[in-house]
Amino acid sequence: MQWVNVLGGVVGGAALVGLGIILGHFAIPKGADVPTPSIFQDLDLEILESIMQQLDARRIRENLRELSREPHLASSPQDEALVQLLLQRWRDPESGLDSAEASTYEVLLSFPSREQPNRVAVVSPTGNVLFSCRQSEQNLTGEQGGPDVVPPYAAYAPPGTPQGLLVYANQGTEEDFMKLQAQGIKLEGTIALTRYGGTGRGAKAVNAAKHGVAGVLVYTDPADINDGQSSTNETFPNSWRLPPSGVERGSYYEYFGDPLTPYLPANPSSFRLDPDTASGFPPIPTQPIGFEDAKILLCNLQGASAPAAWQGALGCDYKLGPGFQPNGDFPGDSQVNVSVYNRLELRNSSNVLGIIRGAVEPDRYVLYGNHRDSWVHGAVDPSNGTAVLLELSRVLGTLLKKGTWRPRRSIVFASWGAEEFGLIGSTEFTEEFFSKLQERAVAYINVDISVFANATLRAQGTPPVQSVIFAASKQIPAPSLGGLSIYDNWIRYFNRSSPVYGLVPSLGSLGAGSDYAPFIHFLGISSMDIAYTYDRSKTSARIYPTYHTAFDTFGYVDKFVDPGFSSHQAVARTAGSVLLRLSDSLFLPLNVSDYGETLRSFLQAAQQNLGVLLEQHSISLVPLVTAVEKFEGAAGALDQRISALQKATPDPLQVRMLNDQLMLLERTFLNPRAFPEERYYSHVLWAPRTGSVATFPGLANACSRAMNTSLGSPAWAEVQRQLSILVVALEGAAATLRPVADF
Ligand SMILES: *[C@@H]1O[C@H](CO)[C@@H](O)[C@H](O)[C@H]1NC(C)=O
Ligand SMILES: *[C@@H]1O[C@H](CO)[C@@H](O)[C@H](O)[C@H]1NC(C)=O
Ligand SMILES: *[C@@H]1O[C@H](CO)[C@@H](O)[C@H](O)[C@H]1NC(C)=O
Ligand SMILES: *[C@@H]1O[C@H](CO)[C@@H](O)[C@H](O)[C@H]1NC(C)=O
Ligand SMILES: *[C@@H]1O[C@H](CO)[C@@H](O)[C@H](O)[C@H]1NC(C)=O
Ligand SMILES: *[C@@H]1O[C@H](CO)[C@@H](O)[C@H](O)[C@H]1NC(C)=O
Ligand SMILES: *[C@@H]1O[C@H](CO)[C@@H](O)[C@H](O)[C@H]1NC(C)=O
Ligand SMILES: *[C@@H]1O[C@H](CO)[C@@H](O)[C@H](O)[C@H]1NC(C)=O
Ligand SMILES: *[C@H]1O[C@H](CO)[C@@H](O)[C@H](O)[C@H]1NC(C)=O
Ligand SMILES: [Zn+2]
Repeated sequence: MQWVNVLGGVVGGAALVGLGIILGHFAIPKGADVPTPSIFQDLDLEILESIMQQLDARRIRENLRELSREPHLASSPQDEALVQLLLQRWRDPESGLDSAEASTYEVLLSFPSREQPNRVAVVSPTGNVLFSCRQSEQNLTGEQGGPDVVPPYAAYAPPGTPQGLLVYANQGTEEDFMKLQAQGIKLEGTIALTRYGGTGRGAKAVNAAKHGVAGVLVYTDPADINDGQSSTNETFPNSWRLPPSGVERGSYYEYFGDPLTPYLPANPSSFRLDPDTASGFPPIPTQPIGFEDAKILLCNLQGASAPAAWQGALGCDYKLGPGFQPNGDFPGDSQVNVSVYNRLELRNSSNVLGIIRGAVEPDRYVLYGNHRDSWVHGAVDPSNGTAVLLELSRVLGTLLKKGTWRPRRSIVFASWGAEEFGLIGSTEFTEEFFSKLQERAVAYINVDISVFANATLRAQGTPPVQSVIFAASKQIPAPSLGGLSIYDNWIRYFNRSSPVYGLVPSLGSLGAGSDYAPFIHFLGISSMDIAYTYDRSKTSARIYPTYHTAFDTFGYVDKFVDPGFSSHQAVARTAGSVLLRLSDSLFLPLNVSDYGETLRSFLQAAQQNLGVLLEQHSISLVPLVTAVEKFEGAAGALDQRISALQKATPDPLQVRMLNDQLMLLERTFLNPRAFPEERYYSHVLWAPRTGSVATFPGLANACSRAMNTSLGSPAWAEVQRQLSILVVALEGAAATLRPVADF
């Protein structure tokens, strides 16, 4: 998972030649020894149950141990070794899969220099170095050292060696910098110390640069991740909390996909931008540091106290600066020097696909994916997702091998490369196979960090997948809760009151935090992300504490995150059951009426938030209301046709027509011309925004731009255009749900 929110010059030559030959290949192979398929083949609950029983926590644990033994940064030799491991497992005739292949893209990554490590130092007026931040994390358990642990850095931050007075800028949002300016603090030429949270990573540097800041530091405040605990005896390896030297690495690239080939797969022959003209990189040098070092910098600042909301858990009153207090650890006019020597490099990065050919509808694909690369060992992020992926493919393969079962539709297992740098492998895949996937993909299931913690299931997805996740989670017991189902446990942590169903678990919306982003926002494929997470009432953690640090190791998971691996097993079962239901059910278990309910709630929110403003400008929401009603009517009528068909002996062609309507509904919400300035985002119902997801994003955006302009301004014309785009999309969607021959 790259947000919050990834093979190369060093790779063995022989293997790459092999990969080169099959580059760009994604074919459904001929399936072996299939029992004569019935055109009515449907989900078999006995088979499903036996698959659930066979998913083995011990094997997942062994997979994780193997996958996370070495650091495996994207494009590193260890990452390539994992490509080979996956290929070997999936190509082994015993695996039962029909084929496995790797496809390689040549993509632009960013690395710190080995020869010249990035450095953050306090420098006296006479140029003496008074203090230097750590350049690597403390080797606490013997796993954090060595040449393969990439030192903490801000990927894609440009090289540079700015120096200036330090200011504290909270989360580095635009409002934070405005507040500093309002306090009369001169930001020009300063170094801004910011904390993670509140914005995407790259946005901190973008906002800072707008105000003339010369360099940015980013740290994780213990208040945001450790329940405020920062003393070494309260942190890893004594607990699961982040130790003082831990540093969150991450990509500071603002878009996703290979930076040099937007909208084109990064194949050798593809057009590439000149790296100097590529956009979305942080404009100024940026470096992440641990809270141990942040404390020394922050607790020595002078100036006014920061607002209460800006205070954290470092154990001092946070001041704003600029510069250090004269009677602290440093002379008052000491400056901070941020020396960044990151380099952009073209590297080879591979996706690995493992394919099971469908018995009846091989041209319909259910995709199940996770990234493989990690910042360091990545035991949680992403290896535990991959550990689950391997176990699921093993169990399905065993059945195929026995010749007793083959799914109705094709299953594509995917291990994506270079996700951490910006969802690169998955995005290149969607660019290369855009048409094929849009025509044939039923759904995409993402399992990245499968287990953040062991309290509850957490699922995000588009409305049509809600019913299949509910159905799956109702039939699986939650770990160590005396038979309570995953569903009943889930509802205790995340719930909402639905006008249709009453109290149900709440499904989150899909932002751009992992590889589902290109599938939903760019291709319009119904998608979901499934994980186990923590009890938000017991921890304030923004994410699990050792996220993207050298401390995210097998021992960490085994001891603190999921001892016994039962949560991993629970995720494997839930995601596996969803996969089976989507690939084996005669009628696709995608409920379009659930989209109606969501649209109704979006409409109510729009009426509430924008109604008055629009009325003042004589813009009516009535056409939108009518469009939502038409959608609900068409979805309800489709439900009725499905139940009628389910009662009779179904006509296979009728079933296929209905299933295509269900599969293609999500595509109707794409409009590539709706937001021409937003790369990849063309879903008119939602778009990722800083830390959240905007609904009716075009309309919301246009309204906030038009708000203070006069009637008749181009900004108000844009509001009307966006409203029309929505109305047309909803009416168009409703039309596709009606019987095929109706207009
Ligand atoms: C990527 O692999 C291809 C095929 O082996 C090779 O020609 C190319 O030089 C490699 N690119 C990089 C950046 O290593
Ligand atoms: C980290 O600690 C282990 C065990 O104490 C040691 O073997 C290893 O060499 C250390 N690594 C570094 C880079 O210090
Ligand atoms: C910051 O330190 C680096 C490394 O010592 C040095 O090359 C650079 O000139 C310094 N920056 C400024 C603005 O003095
Ligand atoms: C950690 O150290 C603090 C301060 O020395 C002490 O108050 C606390 O009890 C210690 N916690 C544990 C779990 O030992
Ligand atoms: C719904 O979720 C909240 C936490 O968000 C929880 O406090 C509440 O008990 C849950 N409701 C039920 C009925 O479990
Ligand atoms: C989660 O793990 C902790 C140990 O880290 C354990 O005490 C707790 O009982 C587990 N919870 C569940 C629901 O398994
Ligand atoms: C979809 O959900 C609605 C509302 O619960 C229900 O009436 C309908 O039967 C469901 N459709 C299908 C195909 O199961
Ligand atoms: C519009 O004006 C209001 C009140 O004057 C102000 O609070 C708001 O920030 C302005 N919005 C924009 C987008 O400029
Ligand atoms: C996934 O990683 C998390 C965090 O390291 C760990 O707790 C969990 O057990 C892992 N899950 C699996 C299936 O390995
Ligand atoms: Zn991840």
